[in-house]
Amino acid sequence: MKFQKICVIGLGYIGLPTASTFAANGVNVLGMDINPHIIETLNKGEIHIHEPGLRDAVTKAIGSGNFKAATQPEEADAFIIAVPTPFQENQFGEYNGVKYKLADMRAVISAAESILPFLRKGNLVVLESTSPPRTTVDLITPILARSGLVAGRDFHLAYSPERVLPGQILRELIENARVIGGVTPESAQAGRDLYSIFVKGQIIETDATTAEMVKLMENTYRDVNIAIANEFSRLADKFGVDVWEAISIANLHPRVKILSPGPGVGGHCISVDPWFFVEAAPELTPLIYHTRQVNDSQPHFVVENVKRALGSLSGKKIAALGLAYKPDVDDLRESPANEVIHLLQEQGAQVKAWEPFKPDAKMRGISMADSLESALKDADAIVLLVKHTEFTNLVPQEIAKITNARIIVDTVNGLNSEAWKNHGFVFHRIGDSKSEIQNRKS
Ligand code: SAJ
Repeated sequence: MKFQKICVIGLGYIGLPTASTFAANGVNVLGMDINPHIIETLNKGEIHIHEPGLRDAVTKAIGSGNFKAATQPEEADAFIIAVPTPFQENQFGEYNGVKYKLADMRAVISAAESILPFLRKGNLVVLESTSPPRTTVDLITPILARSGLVAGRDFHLAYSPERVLPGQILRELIENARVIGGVTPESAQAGRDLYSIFVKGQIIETDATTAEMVKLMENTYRDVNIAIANEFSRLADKFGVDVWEAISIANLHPRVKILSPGPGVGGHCISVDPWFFVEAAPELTPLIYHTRQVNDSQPHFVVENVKRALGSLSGKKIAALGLAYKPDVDDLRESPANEVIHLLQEQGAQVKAWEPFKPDAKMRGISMADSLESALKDADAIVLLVKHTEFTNLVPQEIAKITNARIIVDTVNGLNSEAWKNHGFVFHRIGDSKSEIQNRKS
C-alpha cells in the first residue's frame, strides 16, 4: 500500500514526534488535536512539550510544507490514533474486596468517532494508544463500522503500540522494533507498509490482540522488576544493609539484572498500564496488583526515611529537588516526587520544590521555588527526588555556601556520599541503613 497523506490524531509525546518523522520522510501529514492551544502553538512554529530534538524536527517538518496542524481530521490514506489512555480518577472496579483502577478510554473513543466522516474504502486505521486487551477488536471495530465500512474487508485496521522512551523518542521511534497487529493479515501488512517509511528496526506482524498484550506485558514486566528493587530497599533498610551495594554485587550474576529502587514509579505508562490487565482479568492478576501496591506505597517509605534523618518533620523546612517523574525529562505526570512532597507536608514539613525542567510549573498544594538557590536558602534539609544530571553534578562546597542545611536524603542514589560527607553534610540514602549505622559510629 502507498501513502501520500496521513492524519495523526493526538499531538502529544507520541503523536507529534510520529507526525514530524513521517513528514521528514516526504509524507504529507495532517496533525490533528482537539486542543486549539496546541494547534496555535504549532502553527506559530513553537512546541508545547520538551523532548530532545523535537523542536528542530517540528520546525523542519512545517518548513518543508509537509506538515500542518488542525483541530479537525481530513480525508487521508491512513489515520493514526495516538491519544492518551489514563485511568479514571474517581471510578474503581472491585473484585473479592480488592479495588482496582479503570482505563479511561474516552479520548480513544472520540478519536475513532472523529474519523468516521472521513473514512474511505482502502484506508488504513492504526491505534497506537496503550489500551486494554481486545480494544481494537471489541471497541474500535464497532465504532468504525458506523461508517458502513467493515474493518478487515473494506479498510485495514491495526494496533501498533509506541514503545519509545521519553528523552529518546526521536531516535527510538526509528530504531526500535515495531510490532503491528492487524485485524487481518492484510491489515498487518498495510501497517508494515506504513511504518517501513521510517522504521529501521525489525517490524513484526501479528494479530491486534497479541500486539496489545505485548505492549502491556513490557511495561508490566518493568513495573514488577522495579517493585522488587523497591522491596529490596525496604529489606536492606531493616537489616543494616546498603541495597545499592547488594544490588551491584547480585548483578554480577550472569542471569540477574535487578533495577534501581527509588521514590516510586511515575509517568503515564508504567504506573498506569499494568492496571489494564488487572481490570481485564482481576482473578488472574494478583502479582500485577500487588506490584502496583508496592510501587505506589514507596513514597511512604521515603517519607519514613526523611523523618528518621530529621528526627521529626513538624515545622522542618525541606528543599525538594526534582518533580519530574524521572531523570532529565520535563514530564511531571504521576510523579512520585509529587506524592512524597504531599506526604511530607501532611506530617508538618514546609517544603519548597525546585524543578529545573519546568521552573514555571504550578502544582496543586506545592510551593515551587524559582531557582535552586531560593529552594535551598532557608532549608533545614535537602531531599533529592529525581536523578537529573543537573543535580548529580552539584558541587557540595558550592551548595554549602548557599544553605545552612546539612542533612541530605538521597532517594535515587544520585550523589557521591563521600564528597558530601567531606563537606560537612550528614548523608542519608534510601535503602542504605549500613551507612547510617556507620555515620552514627563515626
Ligand atoms: N524507575 C525506577 N527504577 C528503575 C527504572 C525506572 O524507579 O530502575 C522509575 C522511573 O524513575 C520512573 C518510572 O520508573 O518513575 C518509569 O520510568 P521508565 O524509564 O522505566 O519508563 P517510562 O515510563 O519513561 O517509559 C516506559 C518504557 N517501557 C519500558 O521500558 C518497558 C518505554 O519503552 C515505553 O514506550 C513507555 O513506558 C510507554 O510509553 O509505555
